[in-house]
Amino acid sequence: MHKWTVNEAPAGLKVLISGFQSWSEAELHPLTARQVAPAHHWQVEQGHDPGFAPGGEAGVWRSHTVLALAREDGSGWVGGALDATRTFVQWEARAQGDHVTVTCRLEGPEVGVLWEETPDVIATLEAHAAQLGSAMHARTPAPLRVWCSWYSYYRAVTLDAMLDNARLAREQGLDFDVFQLDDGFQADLGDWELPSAHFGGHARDLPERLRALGFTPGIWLAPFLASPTSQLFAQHPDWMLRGEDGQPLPVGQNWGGPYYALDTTHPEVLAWLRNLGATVRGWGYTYLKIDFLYGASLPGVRHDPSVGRAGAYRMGIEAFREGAGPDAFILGCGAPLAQSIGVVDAMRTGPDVAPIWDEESRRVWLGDATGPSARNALHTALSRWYQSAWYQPDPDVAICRRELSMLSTPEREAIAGMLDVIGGLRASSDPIALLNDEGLELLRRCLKVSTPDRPVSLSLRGGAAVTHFSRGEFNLTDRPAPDAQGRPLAPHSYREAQK
Ligand code: 9PG
Repeated sequence: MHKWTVNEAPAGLKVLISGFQSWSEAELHPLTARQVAPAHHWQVEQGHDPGFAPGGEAGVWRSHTVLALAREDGSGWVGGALDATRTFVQWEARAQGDHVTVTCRLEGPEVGVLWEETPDVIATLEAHAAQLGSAMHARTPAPLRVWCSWYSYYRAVTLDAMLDNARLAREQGLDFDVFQLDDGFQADLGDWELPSAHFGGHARDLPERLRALGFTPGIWLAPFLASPTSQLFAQHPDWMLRGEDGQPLPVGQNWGGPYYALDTTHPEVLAWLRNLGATVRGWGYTYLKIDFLYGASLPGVRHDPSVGRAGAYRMGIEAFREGAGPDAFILGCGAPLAQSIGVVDAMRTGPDVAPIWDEESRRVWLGDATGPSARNALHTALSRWYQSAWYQPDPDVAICRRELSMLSTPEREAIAGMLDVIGGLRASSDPIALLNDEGLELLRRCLKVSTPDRPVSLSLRGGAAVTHFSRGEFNLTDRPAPDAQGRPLAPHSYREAQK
């Protein structure tokens, strides 16, 4: 373990952290504030690293791979890592009276760690991120523009809904590259080759018809998961990641009950994953969204106990990549972040956007900001701007429709602003038929690819996140807040900087 003492009064410092996986909070706070810890264990499994979870103590902040402490003038300290392929790099900053103790624990093979004082935290964090990205041979292909079925159809998606939207997108001349089928086509988690009763066909029936409309076919999989009701689990109970009690380990609660993860140190699992990647390629899909990847990385008992959990995770994604081929476009989701660099092309860098701004019941009362909401997505994806050096960031979908949504016009514009400053993937899930002229106009704007913007300051005016960018400023709070010029910025809004 590495340890440093920062001889500086904690009250004058802010802390910038990044959580374990796509959905875990990345945020900016006064160092003396309290990092929120979720109320239920399943929230820790599904949104955090149970091996290094937020502790809930005031003045103690845990972060993965990177950590920054900033003074009011933008100077401060930045921690980083030189490699994260098979290693979890776990940072903790602890306010202690008149100083701060910073520790960095490595779980996995030894790697180089950086801790640097700097006059410019923003630039140094970007430099550390870029160094890690190039050391791990980051893949950063051109960002794609994706229509995804999830945020309108959810699990009720049908083959016809996919084709209807693809046809309408073509008629409207919308610039999507990819049409991506999400969760709902499959019979069960793990049984990817069996169709669900409602889907109205088989996933392999779709690619040719999407291609005929001029779109790249995309599909969602949770390749590391198995439901207790699946044929996969019935046939291969010995392939599951286990707890100390020898029983398959529940790794979350998302589908109305617990589900298990595959043990990616098991040679038969790796062969199965290669085959799954090759199978969906064989169906004609070249854009692959692989989700709930954190499952393979949780603490547990593995077939090969000599492999650490970051290493086990890496073996799993590498096997899937081998099967899918080097030219498949892979989007990671619900995934340990830095450990995916060089394997994935793109990565979800925040929780799901939802057609609501906030869900206080889960965020405030259950201490969990990893759940779907526009607010949560903006907070985390904006606070990870520097990760565009690791993969194409996917800050999740724009929501341009007014129907089936409770978002206001400023809230929809705030999501559009986030897509512009992050400069990664573009996605939408709106049923095209629901879009009026105004919605179509907003969607066309959201599909315009941009280069990543840079923050100007680490001001907390706009909320506990990175909100002040050169192209504009966000107010993610529930009250009007002054912008950099002192003009009031409405709650839940974005304003472009004056040119
Ligand atoms: C499909 C979805 C979509 C979506 C993914 C993922 O913590 N949660 O409650 C939680 C809910 C949904 C969720 C992730 C976390 O969504 O991000 O794009 O593919 O799975 O089931």
